[in-house]
Amino acid sequence: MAGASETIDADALYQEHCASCHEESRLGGTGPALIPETLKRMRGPKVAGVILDGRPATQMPAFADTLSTEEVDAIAAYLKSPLAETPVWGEAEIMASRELRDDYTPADTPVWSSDPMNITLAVETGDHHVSVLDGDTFEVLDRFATPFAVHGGPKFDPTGRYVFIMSRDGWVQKYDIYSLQEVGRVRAGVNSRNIAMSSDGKWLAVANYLPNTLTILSTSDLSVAEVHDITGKDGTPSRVSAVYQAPPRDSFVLALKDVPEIWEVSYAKYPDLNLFAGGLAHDWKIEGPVPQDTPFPIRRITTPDYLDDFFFDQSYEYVMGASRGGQNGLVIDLVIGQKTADLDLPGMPHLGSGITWAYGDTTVMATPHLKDGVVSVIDMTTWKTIKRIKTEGPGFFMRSHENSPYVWADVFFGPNKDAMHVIDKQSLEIVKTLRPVPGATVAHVEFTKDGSHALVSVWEDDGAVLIYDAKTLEQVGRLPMRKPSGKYNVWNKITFSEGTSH
Ligand code: DHE
Repeated sequence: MAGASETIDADALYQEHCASCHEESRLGGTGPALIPETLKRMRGPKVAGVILDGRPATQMPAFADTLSTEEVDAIAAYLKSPLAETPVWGEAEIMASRELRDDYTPADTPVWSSDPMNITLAVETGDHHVSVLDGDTFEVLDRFATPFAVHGGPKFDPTGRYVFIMSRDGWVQKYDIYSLQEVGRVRAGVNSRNIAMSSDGKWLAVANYLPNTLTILSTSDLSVAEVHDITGKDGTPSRVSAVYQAPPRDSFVLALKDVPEIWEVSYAKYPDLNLFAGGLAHDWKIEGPVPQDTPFPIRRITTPDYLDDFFFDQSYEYVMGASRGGQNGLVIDLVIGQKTADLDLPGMPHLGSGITWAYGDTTVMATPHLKDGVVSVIDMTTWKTIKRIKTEGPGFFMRSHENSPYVWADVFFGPNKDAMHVIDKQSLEIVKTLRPVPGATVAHVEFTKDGSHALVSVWEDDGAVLIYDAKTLEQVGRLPMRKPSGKYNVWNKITFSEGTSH
């Protein structure tokens, strides 16, 4: 016998009640996209719950008085079903989405008197805002609205004046820190992973899941420079796992989710072929449909396994990747385009959150694991795991600073999610476990420019950014915030501080 929800026309209900904000296509309008790629992180009754009760701090109303429980369940199931066709989101659609603010007035010098290199942004996911902080006084200079559901680190241009922020729905927002104003926004993909800034500040690469593309935007006006279709050597289309910039190589490096390949996209108009041992004859390849004079030629490297997450050494020659198989990680040498080592990294290391520091006469890299209560420390000369530091639960983020003897590592999952470990960089022992708000999730750390203070998120709706003296490990301040997630210091980011993920 068919259940009640099977006799309900969910599409008709959607068109009647939801389409005016989320669009007939479900790709989002004033409200976010309602497609599985966006919603899959809202498991179980959560989608239905939002329809019933609405979403605080947004325009999403409650439908509890309008729709029956069965109708709500039917709509929730409908929203989790894949779109019948992959949406077309090419240059024309991206450009049509671009909104440049006509009230934006550039300021040649900052409209504030703080140290421009010590500005820190705090992303507040509770109500989709970013707070702009003076890193010396911790005064909030501005608080501006972002697109819905920002994910990944915002990327600063090399001068630290502009910042680019991406949402999971593929919106890229440009904000001028000097004038404290939004410059504009553009939807570079329908569902996106993260963004990377070129070292010359001219280009922003946007890694997309939907469609299977890499969008390259001009940072000056958010116009489309190119949209690369992502297709493996055997013709299989692929999502992009993540894209990062490799500054000394003038390239973006991306791992593909659905084919075992790494791509290197050069943004040097005439790449120095000596840098790439194989040169054009080996593996530089101009993609078929793009013009031959593309400034963004692509080099493809076949990898022994799929890579979901990866990390560079400080020279950007080596890529450390987490294998999909979960047994081992691997190291790819970008110069020769081949695997050169295996990594002993079982489980799910979150390499994107990795950091490095000097240890004895070598450099080590440390990464949290998303499934185990452990931080792995790897010698980057021998590629051996030299220690597994046992923590109180799986963590998400790590941070340090050149001027700090400590690494801060959170516990993000499980009963101890209120713990923040402080690890000595030389003894590799936990020296203190902070529990500033028992029971509340405490996660993600960012340092001030000089490393004297560490900012910690109380990742709750009625949350806060806590300010710690990074030497004494005592709390010295508290800034109330709405579910703060990542914090990003201009100096630490634009200088690629070894204590931050890139
Ligand atoms: Fe993230 C960064 C992938 C879930 C908050 N996350 C990143 C990056 C990647 C990534 C590849 C680096 C991008 C960059 O900064 O350029 N994240 C993934 C996943 O694959 C995963 C596990 C599943 C998914 O839903 O996509 C995932 N991430 C989350 C969350 O659930 C978090 C905790 C909450 C949220 O906002 O979605 C989350 N991720 C973050 C944050 C950063 C991030 C705050 C930036 C950290 C930084 O310090 O740079």
